[in-house]
Amino acid sequence: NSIREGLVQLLIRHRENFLSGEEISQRLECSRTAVWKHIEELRKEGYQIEARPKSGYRLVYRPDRVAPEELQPHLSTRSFGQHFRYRAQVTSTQALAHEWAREGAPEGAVVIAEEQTEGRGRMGRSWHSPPRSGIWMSLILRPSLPLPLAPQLTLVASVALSRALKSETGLPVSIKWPNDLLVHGKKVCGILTELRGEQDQIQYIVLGMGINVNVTEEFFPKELKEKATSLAIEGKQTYSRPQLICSMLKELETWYNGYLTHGFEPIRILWEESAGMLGKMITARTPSGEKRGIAKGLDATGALLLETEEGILPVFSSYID
Ligand code: BTX
Repeated sequence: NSIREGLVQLLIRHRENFLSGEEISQRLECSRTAVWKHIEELRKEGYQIEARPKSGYRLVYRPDRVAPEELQPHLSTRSFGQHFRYRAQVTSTQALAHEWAREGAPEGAVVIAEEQTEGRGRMGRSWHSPPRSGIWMSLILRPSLPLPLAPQLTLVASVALSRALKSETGLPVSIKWPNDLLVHGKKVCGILTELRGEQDQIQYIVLGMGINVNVTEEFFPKELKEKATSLAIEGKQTYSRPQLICSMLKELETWYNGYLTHGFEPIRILWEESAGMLGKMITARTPSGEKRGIAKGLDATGALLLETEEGILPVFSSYID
């Protein structure tokens, strides 16, 4: 598709000023209708191209892709992201990752898509994943850990991801227990840990993460506008998704290996430093009813300690949304 590539190159080189359709068609040796058709195609893929009568076209925004060839130059991990499945569109990267894990994908294998049509959250909830503006990614892990420790991996991931997002954007990213990252009180990232176990041992884990990177306000459905935000909305600029992904994978690899070697304690300390909810009153839905209390910190297993009228209670991840 050389017209298209030529067009993109021209628009990039001349992004300071307008290029007329006439000039583009001469340079690319094609008809003006062809130019217009390719401009429309690019727009559908997320390019923002301003068109002005008499002046022509000007490139305003060029979407980045999260394909392996875009990531490789930034990737400095040993195993995370070294095996890669990239798709323009999937139902859910989790579904694809489970399939791949069952076929024997190695630890660190990653599935990324530009768009999910059935992105999922916890407990049957859905995750809104519009095209090319977020990071919709699943990472396969094969830790030799007993099953009951699996929820700790969500906490390892939230520490790693909050560090990556903070260092790449400078935004005040805080952790909301157990699986969300917030900026200014709104959700920018959700983490979903799914596992397959056999006889008390973890067989594999699929760690899903969704990050609203360059999502703009109009792309959030009405019911999400109040509680969701993106890095771009908060930082008032767009961010390179490939660069963010590589930084996320680096932090994940570091803290995951650190956790396997040194245990949960270092993670617990870092987690408490980044948690936005400590000292706040929260409500947990436990099997014995709703408990209200002040979030005090994490215990040695990763349960949230809630100071209630009945004393300090450990709360497990499944009881809070
Ligand atoms: P969760 O169950 O904690 O959160 C889901 C809730 O978050 C939804 O019910 C909705 O209210 C809200 N929500 C939905 N979409 C968004 C969004 N884009 N931004 C902010 N809030 C939203 C959180 O589950 C775990 C989500 C993991 C998503 C990743 S994406 C890659 C991987 N593939 C996949 O299908 N899921 C994971």
